[in-house]
This record gives sequence, structure tokens and C-alpha cells, in this order.
Amino acid sequence: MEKLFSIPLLPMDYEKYGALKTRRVLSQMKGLYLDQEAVEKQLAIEDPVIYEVYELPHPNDETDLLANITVLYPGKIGDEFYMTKGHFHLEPDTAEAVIGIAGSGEMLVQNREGVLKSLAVLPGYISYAGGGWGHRVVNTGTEQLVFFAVSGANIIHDYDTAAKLNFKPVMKGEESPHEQGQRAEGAIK
Ligand code: S6P
Ligand code: ZN
Repeated sequence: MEKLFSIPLLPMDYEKYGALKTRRVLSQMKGLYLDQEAVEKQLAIEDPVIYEVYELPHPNDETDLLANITVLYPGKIGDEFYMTKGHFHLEPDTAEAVIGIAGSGEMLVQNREGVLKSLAVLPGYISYAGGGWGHRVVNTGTEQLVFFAVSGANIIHDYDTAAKLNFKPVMKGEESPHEQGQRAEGAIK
């Protein structure tokens, strides 16, 4: 394939350009929420779409980039905001950069020792998590949170380690790592 493309970030018609769309519903990630009673209550009514990922066409070579756009819907399960599953990158444990397109949220990052920090996911912000930081995005707003994520094309997603660490979900009315002063803003370390 040609290793060249140029796609507008908005409007969100990425499939027109060959993007592969994956849809994640609550029943596929129910164990990740702390309030299991709220999960079951919600599933008894319906199984809501939590997010959609558009994987832009790319060759799967180590010299290429995986470029995804995620649409994370607004909502809560009990007191916990809608969020992505969260994962680490297995070898090669490459970094990831996230650019906010619309809405507001946070990228919770946690290393394998359990240290938790939070980065902004907002329009006009680029947030960078180096290798070794597992990541999960939480929609803390009331609109769709749309963000672009880029990392090495040959990464292997490790969801099991992330599920075991269970990044603390951000709850409404509770101080997030952002507000507790652990926000890794600005500084490049
Ligand atoms: C890929 C990047 C994102 C996520 C997407 C869904 O490295 O971090 O594109 O895949 O936001 O999250 P998750 O945790 O379900 O893969
Ligand atoms: Zn990732």
C-alpha cells in the first residue's frame, strides 16, 4: 500500500477513508467497573456503546505508526464515568501521544509499579505517555470525547496487566488524580 495519506479530523467520516471501526459495549468490559451492581442494573435495561475506535489504514511494519481516533461517549455506570478498557504496550513498549479533538476528559496513566498520574485530553492539548505507562481515557464531560492516538504500528496491546492493576476509575464528585495535583502538565521529564 502507499504509505501516504491525509485525512480531515472533522467531520468524523473516517470509514470513507478506509478506517476500520470497532465498537466496544459495556458487556465486553463490565469487570472493569467497581460498582458491579450498577453494571448489572444497566445491562438489564440495555447494553450501551461505550466507545468506538477508528483505526486508520496503515501497514503493520515496525517503521510505521498506528493512528487511531476514538469516540468515547458521555455517561456513567453508577458514579463512574464511561472509559476505555486501558492497556499497556508489550514489547516493543513504545510511547503514545494523544491529541484531543472534541469534548473533555483525562488519560489516566499507571506504571507497572502502580504509580498513577493523569494527563489532559482536551482540544488543543497533546499528551504524551512514554513506554511503560499503561493508559486509559475517561470522559469526564457531557459531550462525546474524541481523540487521536498515535504509537508504534507493531505494538501488542496488553489488557490483562491493565485489568489487574485496575486503574482507578474517575468518579463524579470525587477528586481525580488531576485535581490531587498529580497532573503531569507541561513538564517534559
Ligand atoms: C492504541 C490507543 C487507542 C486505544 C483506544 C481504545 O494504542 O491507546 O487508540 O486503543 O482508545 O482503548 P483500549 O484500551 O480499549 O484499546
Ligand atoms: Zn496504547
